[in-house]
Amino acid sequence: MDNRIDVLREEIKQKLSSVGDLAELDKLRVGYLGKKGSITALLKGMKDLTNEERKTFGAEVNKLKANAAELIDKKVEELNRRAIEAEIKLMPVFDVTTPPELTRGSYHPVTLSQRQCEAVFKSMGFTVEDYAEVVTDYECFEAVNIPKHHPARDMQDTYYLENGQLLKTQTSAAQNAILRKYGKNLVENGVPIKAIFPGRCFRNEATDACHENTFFQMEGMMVDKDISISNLIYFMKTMLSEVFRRDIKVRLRPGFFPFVEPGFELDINCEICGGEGCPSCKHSGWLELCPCGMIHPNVLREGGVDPEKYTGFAFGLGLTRLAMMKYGVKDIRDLNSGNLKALSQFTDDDN
Ligand code: FA5
Repeated sequence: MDNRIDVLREEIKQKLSSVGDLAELDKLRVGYLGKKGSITALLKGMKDLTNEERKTFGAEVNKLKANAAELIDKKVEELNRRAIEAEIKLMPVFDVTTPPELTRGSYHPVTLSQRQCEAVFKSMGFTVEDYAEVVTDYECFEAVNIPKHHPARDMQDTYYLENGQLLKTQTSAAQNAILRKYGKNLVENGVPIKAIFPGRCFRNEATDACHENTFFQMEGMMVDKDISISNLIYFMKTMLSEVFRRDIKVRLRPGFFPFVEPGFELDINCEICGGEGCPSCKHSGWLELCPCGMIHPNVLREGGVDPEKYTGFAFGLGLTRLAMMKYGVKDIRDLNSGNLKALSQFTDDDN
């Protein structure tokens, strides 16, 4: 038997043991198994053999070829594994255990205030609704009686998307959807609409100690037969006394919002300076907290509720300002700062 096969087998084994990377290995593969490779040459040379010789020799060469291919594949695996191991060795070591100085996380003061308000209103039979932050011009303005070119829009400039949608300036943007969602139950089954809907609002405005471009409001609505201003005042008083858990001074004064008539501004005595005047209240001693009023007939009608039969109140609580007052945060911008040292010091009264 031709000993060229044994010679090649030994040679391949030897060379493979010293191959250090994939490029070198590929050269080796081409040198033996490629079109001009040594094993391929053996196969090509078989044409000069007799039939009988070709049969036995051919079988041996094919065995060698299969064996060489298998050894090369194994070497590829080995080289890949070694490369990954080397990469892992170079990686920095991460300590995945919790550092001892980190204790439990804490809720943001606005979240705490929102939860407290939600608990109070839920206990009085209100549902809590969620709503989008990106809304249409119709939802934010037209559906709540602020037609295009109405001067009230000047107070609420915002950020517009290229498709005409906008980042909502007020939680009132959900009023129409809430009326539509629960109006049928009111008309058909006499179930009053009682909903609150907290949400993030955006306005393009200069920031100061009590104004942010991104802040939270919590809207509330109640619609039924014979709802009056006294119902509105009752719910406002209950909410504030439950959230603050002490007597706080508030004042109610007339205010204009196109979606309520009559409309009121509900101000809170500044809890930072006690009414003396400071940057947090723009030196007035009072902070606008929760405008409110009786829902305008146009808004009810637009939401599919007959204003001849039903009346209702709505309010738009400044949730971020409430958190400021409740937790004694002097500058509203601290609440958006992401400063954990400052924000993690507040806890829920109930915990
Ligand atoms: C409104 O947004 C009305 N949608 C509220 C409303 C609802 C009135 C239902 C009547 C009936 P106003 O722009 O005043 O109104 O904002 C309401 C409250 O949100 C303010 O009193 C204040 O507490 C808070 N607020 C408004 N702008 C900012 C701001 N830039 N930064 C922080 N809080 C703000």
